[in-house]
Amino acid sequence: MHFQEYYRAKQSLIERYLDGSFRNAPDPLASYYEMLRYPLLAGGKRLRPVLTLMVNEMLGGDETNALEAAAALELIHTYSLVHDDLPAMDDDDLRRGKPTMHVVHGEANAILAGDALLTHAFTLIANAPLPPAAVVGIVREVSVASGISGMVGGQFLDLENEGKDIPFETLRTIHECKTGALIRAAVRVGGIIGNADERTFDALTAYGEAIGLAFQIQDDILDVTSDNATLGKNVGSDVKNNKATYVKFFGIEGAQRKAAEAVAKAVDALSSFKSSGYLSALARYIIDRKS
Ligand code: GRG
Repeated sequence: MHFQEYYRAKQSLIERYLDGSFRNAPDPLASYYEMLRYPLLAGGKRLRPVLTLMVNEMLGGDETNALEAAAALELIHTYSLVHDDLPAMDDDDLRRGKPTMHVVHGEANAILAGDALLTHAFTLIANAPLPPAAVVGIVREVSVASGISGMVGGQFLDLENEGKDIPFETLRTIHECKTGALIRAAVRVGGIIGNADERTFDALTAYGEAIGLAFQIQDDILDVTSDNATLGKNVGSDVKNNKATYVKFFGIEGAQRKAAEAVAKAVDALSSFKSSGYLSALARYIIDRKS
């Protein structure tokens, strides 16, 4: 099966799972449940859950065991986007091609929706049909990646350093925490579910870190080379918010070179695994993507 077709199949599995979420609301909460579905079902590439499914599949794991944890990663990612778009943070009005959550439902509901999505992610993980040790491992992985030393810490550093001349090392830390940590976790969660041995887990970690970096560099590039309609969010927001980016440090071509190097590193990390073809293709897709 061609990679695009394979990716779409995994994407629709996740879409169907998410579409089944936040239904059957107890009566007084019907409108609240409906509200939560707005950012969750607004589209998006579903990169993180697809990664979890793909890694688990590469390791010969059963897909039905991986759905809850995969969906949990998308819930956390969606919460981060909803909160990131708030006026107190990046103040954006367009996301996934639609008006942002706070524009449609108000700021208080956007904050609460983010809180609910984050919390519900851990309910999903707790209910996953996995051995208790795997559930605990996934909780640790996901909470660390999304918490103070991961995504939240990265967001703090990002906002703290807006408009400042920061050294490249700081930019690297921001990227690793804000974007890289959750992508790395998505890969490692697939490893936990698929029972990866230590050598495999190390290789997966190297792959996850490399694609996380490539993804963020491509995000920096698209912010200056794309347009709102293609990207589904407002381009130029890094310049508007006076943020340090790979493009600012290295120019567009320099950033493209760095992204290609990261992809080569990712492909290399998995080169000794014979069924890693789709994961290698995914690494390349990360820098070929237009949105
Ligand atoms: C609010 C705690 C908190 C964290 C926010 C992820 C994040 C941290 C902010 C998003 C801002 C941003 C543009 C980050 C750069 C990379 C990124 C995460 C882009 C969006 O992810 P995609 O491209 O989005 O996977 P889709 O819509 O496809 O899911």
